[in-house]
Amino acid sequence: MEAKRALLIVDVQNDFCPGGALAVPEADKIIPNLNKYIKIFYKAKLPIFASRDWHPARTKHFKDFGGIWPVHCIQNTRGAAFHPKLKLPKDTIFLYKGMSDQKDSYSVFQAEDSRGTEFKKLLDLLGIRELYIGGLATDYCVKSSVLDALRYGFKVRLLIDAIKGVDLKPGDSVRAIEEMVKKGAKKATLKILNR
Ligand code: VGL
Ligand code: ZN
Repeated sequence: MEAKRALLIVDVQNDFCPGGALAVPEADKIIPNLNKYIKIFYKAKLPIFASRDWHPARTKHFKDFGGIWPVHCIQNTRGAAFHPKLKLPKDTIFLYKGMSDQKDSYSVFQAEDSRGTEFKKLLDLLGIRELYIGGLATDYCVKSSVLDALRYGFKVRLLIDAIKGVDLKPGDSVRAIEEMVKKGAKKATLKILNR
């Protein structure tokens, strides 16, 4: 039997899109493809998870308090909301991460749902063994989540037509993809899935 699959959409929020506080170049360009993946998983009645970077106003994650990032994705602000073009079905499982005022938490494996249940626990309860992962940003939260998933023994499909990176240093995203693939992630695209 095929492993039970789920879709994970990472941090497709206003602040990471053009016009936002920590805009990832061309981030909004992946949204039409993400919507197609959502449709595929929705039709197959497979779970869809969507994470949000969800920071308090003061955290060591931000430049002002010792970190490397401009202020972004503050809880309950417009910047932290999902991009309005992302079409999430109403039974999407929402995940929140980055609530610590002490540390960066890039991985969705450090996220929890609205009741405080950890992502890993939710996956185990649902019997998920394989994750299809897309979203933002390739070189931070996507990479960190993919590597954690592999470490925990999940199969990972990296949706390379539905990710974009920050590239603080040029080439960061390319190197991130190489590392994820080297550690066991398999690339997927809509073309491959629809074949
Ligand atoms: C992220 C930088 C800072 C991400 C979050 O979601 O990839 N990147 N906070
Ligand atoms: Zn953040």
